[in-house]
Amino acid sequence: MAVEIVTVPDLGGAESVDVIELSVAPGDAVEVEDSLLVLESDKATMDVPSPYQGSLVKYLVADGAVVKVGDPIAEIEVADAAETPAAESVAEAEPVAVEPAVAEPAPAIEPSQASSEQLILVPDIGSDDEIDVIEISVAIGDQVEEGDTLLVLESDKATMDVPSSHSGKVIKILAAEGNKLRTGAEVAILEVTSAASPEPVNSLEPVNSSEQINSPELIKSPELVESPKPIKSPEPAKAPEPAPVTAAPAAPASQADSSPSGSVYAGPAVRMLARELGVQLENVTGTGPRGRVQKDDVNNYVKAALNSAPTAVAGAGIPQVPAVDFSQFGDIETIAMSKIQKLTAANMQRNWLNVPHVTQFDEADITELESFRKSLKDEGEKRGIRITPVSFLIKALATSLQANPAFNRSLAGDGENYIQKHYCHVGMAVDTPRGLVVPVIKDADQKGIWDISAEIASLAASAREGKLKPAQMQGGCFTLSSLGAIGGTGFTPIVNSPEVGILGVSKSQMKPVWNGSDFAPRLMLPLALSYDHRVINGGDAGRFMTYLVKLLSDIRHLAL
Ligand code: CAO
Repeated sequence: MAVEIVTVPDLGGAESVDVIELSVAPGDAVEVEDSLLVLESDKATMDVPSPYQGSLVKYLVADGAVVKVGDPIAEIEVADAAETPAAESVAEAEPVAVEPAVAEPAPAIEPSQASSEQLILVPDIGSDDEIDVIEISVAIGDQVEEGDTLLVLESDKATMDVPSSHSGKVIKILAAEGNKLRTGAEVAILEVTSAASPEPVNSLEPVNSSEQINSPELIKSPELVESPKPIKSPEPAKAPEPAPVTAAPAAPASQADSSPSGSVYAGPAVRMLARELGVQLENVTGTGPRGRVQKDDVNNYVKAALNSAPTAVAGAGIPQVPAVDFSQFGDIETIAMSKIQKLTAANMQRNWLNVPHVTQFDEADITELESFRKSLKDEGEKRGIRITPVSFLIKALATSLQANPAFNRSLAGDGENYIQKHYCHVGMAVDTPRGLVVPVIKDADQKGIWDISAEIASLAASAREGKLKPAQMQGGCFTLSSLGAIGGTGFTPIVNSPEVGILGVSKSQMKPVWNGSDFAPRLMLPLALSYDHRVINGGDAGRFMTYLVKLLSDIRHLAL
């Protein structure tokens, strides 16, 4: 056992910097390159990674202290120096001189991990047109997850997020706001870390393969890979916001939360934006890795404040739910929401607040439907298609929409006209690990049960794999939300505006139903129809529901 002192590494020219976060608690185990603390100059923030594996004995500086190169900052108890060769090689490394032109820190590679560069392209956007880039959503150095938005495109018809097809660190952004991009255009280069690689920590070989990228100039130069220097500070004029300089695994959020400092984790660009907008960063919830506050978080905070301000002045505002420090009650963890979860939250709140909802309930007798469905099982196996009650529900909804056109409308933007749709596309809520998505079965009225069943299976699979294209989620007239396979006796779904109706379906149950002379066992399907009362009145809803129940109870009507 030996106690090693960690000192402030080369700061790339900065004379002294502030300690803004102590990242681990005394007694905690640390791996080589785990972030020990965060330093901030007036130009950049930088993590100080641990050169040792061991446990933190204590910090030798306090949050808020001003430190300079070589100052002792922490003591780490190291189990056996011979067991941590990587730590030694990192600790003994000479600082590399900072090149004035370098705008980002030299990536270091984790022990037993190797990284490769991954070129991210604009996916199929459903047309060959060039579309304007209206927002770059990430900065160099950001850690992104697969599915996170890299940039936003806007045509005259729609805006669409371009998601990352991989998880990794953004090392190059190949587009700028105002550019025009089309399907297949280059968006960014990510450094993607692979845990399975046998590459040693200080390999002088480039760890990426040219097969993994399309362009030879994207191959990472050996000197970037070999640099063992813990921190390479950005050149002040060029550095927008250097992120943590290593590829070390993110500290568990609970660890970040339990930071003795409680400081806000944000880069200088974000801090500057917050200062310009007069935002107290302490009040902003960070959605980046380890709760890092990002520009979007600040912008969203301002938008929310602006939206609530006028009504608050008028006295009709929605009271804010106060922010609570839950850590005072026990151990907690902050979990970043996926992009889909954030969008769903925003959409649900928007729809809940804007749409005057009414929900009507009924039950359909699906005894015959189920026996017919089961009779199709053998044929389904031959065709490789599984028919569930959802297939009949989609078909019955399409037929009901045609018979009840008030439900196939949207309210025009001026609030003074209806838009009547003469097509019939039915959306289907799909529960995925990334969140709720609603792919759309187009022209469901013109399709048979086999085709609808095949499409349900294929859309649900794409949704769960995160492979739905924007076009597959657009154009819905009405939504079906089926929790039948999960359970429950009923729920009140929220209208997916600008649609005006949504059907919530729960699990069918055998019930004794009075047939005029006896109680007969019947399979009853609970239905809940929520609608926008600005467009649909109770009579419309009653007729729609009665029609739907009739179709499901006697599916011969579907053939008429
Ligand atoms: N009552 C009883 N059983 C039902 C049922 C119902 N209403 N609906 C489906 N089932 C049965 C199916 O018949 C199937 O059983 P069998 O294989 O024995 O026939 C089983 O449940 C599993 O069905 P499934 O989930 O694989 O397929 P599905 O076609 O019923 O549903 C989909 C597809 C995509 C709608 C569903 O998987 C899903 O994601 N549902 C969740 C939707 C959701 O989250 N809604 C809430 C949105 S608001 O928060």
